[in-house]
Amino acid sequence: MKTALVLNGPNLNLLGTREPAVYGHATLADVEKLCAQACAKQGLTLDFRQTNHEGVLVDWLHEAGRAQASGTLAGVILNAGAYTHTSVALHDAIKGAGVTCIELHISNVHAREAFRHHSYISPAAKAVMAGFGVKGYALAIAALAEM
Ligand code: CA2
Repeated sequence: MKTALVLNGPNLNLLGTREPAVYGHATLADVEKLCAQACAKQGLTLDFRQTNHEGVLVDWLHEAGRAQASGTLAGVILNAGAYTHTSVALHDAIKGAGVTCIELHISNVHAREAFRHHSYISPAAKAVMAGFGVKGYALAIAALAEM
């Protein structure tokens, strides 16, 4: 059974505590449960992580590249949070690791502030999803299983 690695970046640990109009009421623990159910449905194992540190995301993407090359990983679903809009390092890590990456955002970043319209992740990602709320995580897992 292959693994789906779901990586969450900065401040996503605050999910469900503030800004419900933008991100909804679900907590990150709720999102993990939703992902576990989606993975079970797709015959995937879930590895779900969150960090507030850019370099940790870089290390996890490298680890993911090795796991995918060895045949144990289906790919990565990456919500890089605000690093989406700032991080050349994450762009390079996805490309350098050669890992299949679905970029995911809970909110529709294109309907928000202009600084959220540019993503350094998108050109390195296989696909991009935004605006489906936390249900987007389940949709992305189904998509990963199809790939
Ligand atoms: O829509 C998304 O998933 C984002 O990746 C979320 C990031 C934001 O910087 C991106 O532009 C879009 C922010 C995550 C922070 O989430 C919070 C949740 C509740 C309270 C405060 C922050």
